[in-house]
Amino acid sequence: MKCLVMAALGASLAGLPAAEAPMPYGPVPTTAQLIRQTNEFYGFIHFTVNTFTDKEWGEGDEAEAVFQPENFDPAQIVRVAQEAGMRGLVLTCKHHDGFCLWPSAFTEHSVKHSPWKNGQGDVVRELADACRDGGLRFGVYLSPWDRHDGRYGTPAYLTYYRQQLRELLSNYGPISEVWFDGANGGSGFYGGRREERRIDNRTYYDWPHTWAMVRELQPGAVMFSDVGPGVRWVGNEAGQAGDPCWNVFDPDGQAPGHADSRLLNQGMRHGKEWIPAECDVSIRPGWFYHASEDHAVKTPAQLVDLYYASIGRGASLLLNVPPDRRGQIHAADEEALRGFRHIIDATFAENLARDARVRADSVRGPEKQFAAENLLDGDRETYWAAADTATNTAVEFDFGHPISFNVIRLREYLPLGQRVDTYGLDQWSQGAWVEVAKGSGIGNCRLIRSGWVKTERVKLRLAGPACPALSEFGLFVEPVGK
Ligand code: FUL
Ligand code: CA
Repeated sequence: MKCLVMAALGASLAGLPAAEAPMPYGPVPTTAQLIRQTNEFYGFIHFTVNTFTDKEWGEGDEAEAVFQPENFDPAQIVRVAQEAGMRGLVLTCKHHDGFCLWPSAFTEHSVKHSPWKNGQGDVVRELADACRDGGLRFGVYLSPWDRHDGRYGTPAYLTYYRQQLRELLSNYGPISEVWFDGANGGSGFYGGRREERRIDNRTYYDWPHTWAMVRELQPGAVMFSDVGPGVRWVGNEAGQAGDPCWNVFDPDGQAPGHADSRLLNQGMRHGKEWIPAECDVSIRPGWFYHASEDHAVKTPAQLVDLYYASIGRGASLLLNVPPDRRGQIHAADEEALRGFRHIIDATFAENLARDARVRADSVRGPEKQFAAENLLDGDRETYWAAADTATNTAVEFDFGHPISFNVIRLREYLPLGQRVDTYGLDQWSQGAWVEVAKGSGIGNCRLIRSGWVKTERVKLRLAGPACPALSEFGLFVEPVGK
C-alpha cells in the first residue's frame, strides 16, 4: 500500500525518469481507508446471548448463564471465512442487550459470570488471536445502545461506553475497523427499571470525542457509522449499493442514526470527504443464529448477486455469518459460502483481455509509468493515466482473434480520487463500434454483467472532470449458459 501512495506522488519506477503523476481529483482516501477498501470482502460475526435465547434484540435482562457455547471454535470460524475469501472479521463484542463477550473491568454483565469456561473465557481474545494466526484483520462492534446498563441516556453511560472501547482498543492487538451501530434508544431493562429511554442521537453520543479516542489508540482503524468518518453505511441491510455509489460524501447535517438513506446509498459526486460505502448484510434472514433459519441461508447464486451489487459497485461487503449454539459456523452457511467462492474464483481466474494489444488515445509522458499496458498487468498499484487535457478519452484492446466474455471489470487508481464520471464499452462488430455497456462511477471496482459478447476488439470510453487514472481492465466469463 505504501507503493500505491509513492506512485501517486510521482516516484520513478525501475529507475525510469519520474513523470508527473496527475493531480488528485477531489477527496482521496487515507492509507487506512485504502487498505480497507482494496481488501473488499469482510465477515460480520453476530454472536451473544441472543444466539441462545433465539432473539434478534436481547432485552438486557438476560442472565449471564445463558451464554454457554458448547464448543466455541474460533479456528473453524476463521477457516470458513478464509475459504470464502474474506480478509477480516468484525465481531459484536457487545450488542444492544449489553452482554460483553470479553471480561470487561467496568461491568459484571459479561462472560466472566457465564458457565462457559468457568467464567474464564474471552471470546474477543480468542477470535482476535485466531484472526491474527489466520492472516485476517479484526474489527470490533460495540453497540452504543445498551438495554442492560442503568446509566444509558445519562452522561455517565458515555464514560462507561468509552471505558469499554478503550479496553477493546488497548488489549486485543491491531483493530482494523470499529463499527458504530445506528440503533438508538427504546425500551429495555436499564438496571431493573424496565422503561423506555429516548436520546437525541444527533447530540447524546458526542461522537467527535469518541472518534478522537479511536484515532489515538488505533490510528490504523477505520471507523464505520451511518456517516463515517472512515466508511459509511450504504443505507440498507440488503447488501445493495446504489448505481452509481460514489466514494465521496458530505456528512454535514447528518449523524449516526439520523442520515438520509438515499444519499448514503448513492454518495455525492461532489462531496467534500472520502467516505466510501460498506454493505452490511446477513447470509440469513436474521443477524443472529436461529435453527429455524437453517433452510433460509442465501444460496451461492444469491451471494454472487450480492457480490456484484456491493463490491461490483465500488463498495465493500461485510457479510454476516453468525455462529450457532456450538460457537461455530453452521454447515449450511459453510456450504453456501463454498459454492459462492467457487463461482467467483471460476469467473475471475483468467482475464481474457490480458494478452491484448492495447492502445490509448492519450498517455501521460513517454515512460512506462503511465502506459496503457498497466491496465493488463494484474497489478492494482500500476495504472494508466492520460494527459491532463484528455478528460474525454478512449482505450482500444485488440485480441487478435474473437473472444467471448460476459463480465467486464474496471478499477480506478484510488489514491488519485474518483475521477471518471461516465464509462462506455464498445465492441467491434461488422465494421463498426457497437455499445455493449455504459454507466457512471468506477472507484475500487466496477463489475458489469454485459451478457455474452463475442468480438476481436473492444473500446473503453471514459469521461470526467479530470484525466482518467485506471489501474486495471478485465474481461471474464461467469459460468452461466451461453
Ligand atoms: C442493526 C442492529 O439493530 C442489528 O441487530 C444488527 O446488529 C445490524 C448490523 O445493525 O442496526
Ligand atoms: Ca495495473
